[in-house]
Amino acid sequence: NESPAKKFQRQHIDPKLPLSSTYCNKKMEQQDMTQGCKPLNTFVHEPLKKIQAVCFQEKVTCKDGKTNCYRSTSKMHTTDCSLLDTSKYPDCKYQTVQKERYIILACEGNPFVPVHFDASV
Ligand code: UMF
Repeated sequence: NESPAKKFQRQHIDPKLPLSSTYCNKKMEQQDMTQGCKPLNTFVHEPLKKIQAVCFQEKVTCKDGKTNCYRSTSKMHTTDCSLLDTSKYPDCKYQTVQKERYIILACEGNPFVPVHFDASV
């Protein structure tokens, strides 16, 4: 059974930068997010350790009001995968948009690690 920390890694970490505009169509399928066509998912293209370190950076309030969110102190390479309006379930089609942004993650547990991608700013 997949832990929240492993689920976060599957959904949000890909150390390699995308090479094409069809990245999201392929990657969302490969990482098992196309049962139901997940509407928005961000991949972070940085090493695991650098992403885990965000849990010890700037503490902020999460969108749901919880207090276990952390914003990165540096910008990171990210890709937003947004489900296209024209996508016809179960054939999930995504727009791929690369961005350099600060990321906001929720962290939990011992070790204290990312379990949810809250936003990018
Ligand atoms: N989400 C992103 O991936 N990027 C954003 O900028 C905003 C949202 O909040 C519900 C889901 O939306 C999150 O699920 C996250 F994947 C996505 O499994 P999660 O990370 O809690």
